[in-house]
Amino acid sequence: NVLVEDARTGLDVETLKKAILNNLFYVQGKYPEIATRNDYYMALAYTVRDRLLQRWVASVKQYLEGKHRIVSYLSAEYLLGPHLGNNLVNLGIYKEAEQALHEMGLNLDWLIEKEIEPGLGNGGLGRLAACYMDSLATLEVPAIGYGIRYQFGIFEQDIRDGWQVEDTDNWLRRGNPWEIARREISYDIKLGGYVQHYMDRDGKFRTIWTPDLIVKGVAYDTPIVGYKVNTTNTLRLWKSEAPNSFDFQSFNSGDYSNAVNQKIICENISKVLYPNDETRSGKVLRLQQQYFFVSCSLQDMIGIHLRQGERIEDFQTTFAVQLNDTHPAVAIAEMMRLLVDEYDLEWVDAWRVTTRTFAYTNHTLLPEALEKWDMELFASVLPRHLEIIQEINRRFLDEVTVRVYGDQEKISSLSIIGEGPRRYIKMANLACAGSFAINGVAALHTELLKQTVLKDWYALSPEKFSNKTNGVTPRRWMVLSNPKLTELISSKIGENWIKHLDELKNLEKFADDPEFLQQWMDVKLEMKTQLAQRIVNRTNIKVDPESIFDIQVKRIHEYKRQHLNILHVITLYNRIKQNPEAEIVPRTFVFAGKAAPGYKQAKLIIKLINSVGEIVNKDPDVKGRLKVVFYPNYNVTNAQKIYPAADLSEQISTAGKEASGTGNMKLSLNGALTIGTLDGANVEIRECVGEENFFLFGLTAEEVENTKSDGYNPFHFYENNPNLKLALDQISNGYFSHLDDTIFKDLINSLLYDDQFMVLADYQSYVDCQDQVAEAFKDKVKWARMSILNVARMGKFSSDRSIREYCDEIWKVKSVPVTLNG
Ligand code: 26Y
Repeated sequence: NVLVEDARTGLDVETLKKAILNNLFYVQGKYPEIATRNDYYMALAYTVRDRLLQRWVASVKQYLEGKHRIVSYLSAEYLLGPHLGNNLVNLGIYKEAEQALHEMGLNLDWLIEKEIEPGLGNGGLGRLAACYMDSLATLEVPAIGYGIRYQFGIFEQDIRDGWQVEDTDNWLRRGNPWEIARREISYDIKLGGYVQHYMDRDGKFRTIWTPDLIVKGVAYDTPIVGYKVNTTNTLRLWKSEAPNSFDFQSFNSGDYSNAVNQKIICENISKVLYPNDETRSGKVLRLQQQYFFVSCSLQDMIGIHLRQGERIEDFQTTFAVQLNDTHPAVAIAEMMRLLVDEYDLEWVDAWRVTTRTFAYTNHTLLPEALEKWDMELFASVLPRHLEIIQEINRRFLDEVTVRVYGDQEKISSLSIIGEGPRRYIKMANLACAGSFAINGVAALHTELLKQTVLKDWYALSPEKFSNKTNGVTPRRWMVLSNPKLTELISSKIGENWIKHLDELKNLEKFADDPEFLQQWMDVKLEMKTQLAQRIVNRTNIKVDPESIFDIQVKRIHEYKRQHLNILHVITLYNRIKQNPEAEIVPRTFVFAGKAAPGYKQAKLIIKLINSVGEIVNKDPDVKGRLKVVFYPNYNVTNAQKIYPAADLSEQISTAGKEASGTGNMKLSLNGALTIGTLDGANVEIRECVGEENFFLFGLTAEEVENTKSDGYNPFHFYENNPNLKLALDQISNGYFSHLDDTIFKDLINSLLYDDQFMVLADYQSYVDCQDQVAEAFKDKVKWARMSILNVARMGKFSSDRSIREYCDEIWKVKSVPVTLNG
């Protein structure tokens, strides 16, 4: 046992002070008089890291001593958010750190704000992976998260002249104290080239894959500590590099610049996160990224398994591997390749191991979002994997043909290979064929999966399907981001709710307590005032903290219908213009979110929001009653400041399109009431909080489908609804765009003549529902009461609950408490 110095582990204020100064000196090489804000941030970060490392080492040791099944989460994205504050919360030393810094004449918030967040994800799917890592550690479940250490994460968004402008996210520019490079843990990854088959001397078929490129993946580990437990799991992200030896040939032949080129190509693989969510791009580099991280991860897991003295045939007893959507689904083919080509297993034995190892989570119903790879492109990157997939498919279809009694339509829908002018590989089908469990992310989503995209799979193996409704971690999304509300809640019901969110139920009995109601309203107002300050700093728009904070923050997407929201803004504005004395409950509309850089329509929606804002915000007739804000660069850092200030949460996607949503949960947990459609997890939120505390509008998923098959005509709604017509005409005539009647043409045409997402069909129902919201907000106490009941009933939506379900029903893993000694 190593004797660890107290200055590296102690948790009291005095020790923390000593440790910060110590790290300032020995890590940053500074003393207080010359230390910068970043020096102090680093000194504090290393102080926290020391405490994490103690728990991390203890966890690894504990895991290796016994035989425990380990969860392996494979995800191309992890949207972690800043580490410092969260680690202080989970270590239970937030107050102590605050005090220590205060005594040193420093301010913790000021250091926390110095951190550049790792934006290694696009949105919901990446953030879910981060919440799940937090819950796995908090529930003391042995787990490893595997992914890619992108050098550039999701782009930074700026708004210029109302348009989105992208800038690169150089998040590593000041170094990263939260990761440890494990140079000794690395794997070679082959790409491209060709495959040869031959029979060896013993009459065994052998395969040689001769690649045209080899890249090296190096492990970078980030410790993930659970809330007030010792368990500290690993997030292992792979960085691509050139192999140590590769450039000799080019060097020796004097081709220096070619050697440098090759090195750049290798490093390119983990260079940048693709900023599209829900739209496929079919780029070679993206396939290379997926294969790169999956192959590194599987080789790593096999190494861990074998070093435990286990047999390769028992791999599934050491690891349960979860596929976060199809992005890592090539793992199924790679597992087969490793087992058959590298470990000499027979095909059927390898397939048995593979199909007992993997489980697949689907995150989308949008058919255009399902990953497909052109077969020739796939072959050019992964020639051996194409053969393997063809063999998987051949054997699978043989079985299926009998099961479906030759039904050609079913066979081609289940086939992993799609036919057409060009053949392609359907990754969702590969994931389904190779997994023992398949799940959706909300009850409605899972039902729709079974009825639509995965219908034939459900008919084939209903026992594989289950629902696992998403959840969010209350540590980051309440304790860290909303300390005032956290303290108020704890003053009434204690702190147990932080780990057992169901205990929020105990708040219900205070919902009529006048003092508590007042405190509740005070906290909300204070958070709104703080956000108002940030808004004016960032956008120069002055907003009234007493107004309804009406908030829609999420990726910009037609199916999420930010344009429906803006049509409501225009409608209220027109009411004022038509009657300046009209009674309008003051509102602040806050929008935030990024549009994929190549998604024209989404970028146009951003421009529209800003254009409407420009007119509404400065019109004297409005008298400040309406304000429209587009808060730039929505990310985890900004989200943490926005959620606590929300009165109203906009969850207005076309029913049947949002798989779950998780922002809906975070906003509701922070006391916002929801206006929403019956989509994704909204359905379950409404069931929990009670229909009287939820503003429901719009067509149901079923009605959307029926309306479409009956021949939906959006123009009909335009012609027959004068307010809707006026709003759309104003947009197209250039009322909001300095009389430029061209910019929004594409948007308007798509609404009038196509309207895939039923914006016009839901418009009136939405506006009517918003009128009820305004009416309800007039009675502040009644609103506060609804808000309290709403929070009290949100217990289900903790990611702890989700993870418990995955552990019990899919992974069959148990918790392994970690003890610290020396
Ligand atoms: C294929 C590639 C372009 C791609 C990249 C990222 C496709 C999809 C994505 C991201 C999808 C995503 O974030 N989906 C969201 O997952 C959340 C977590 O389950 C859901 O709450 C949310 O409804 C869903 O849109």
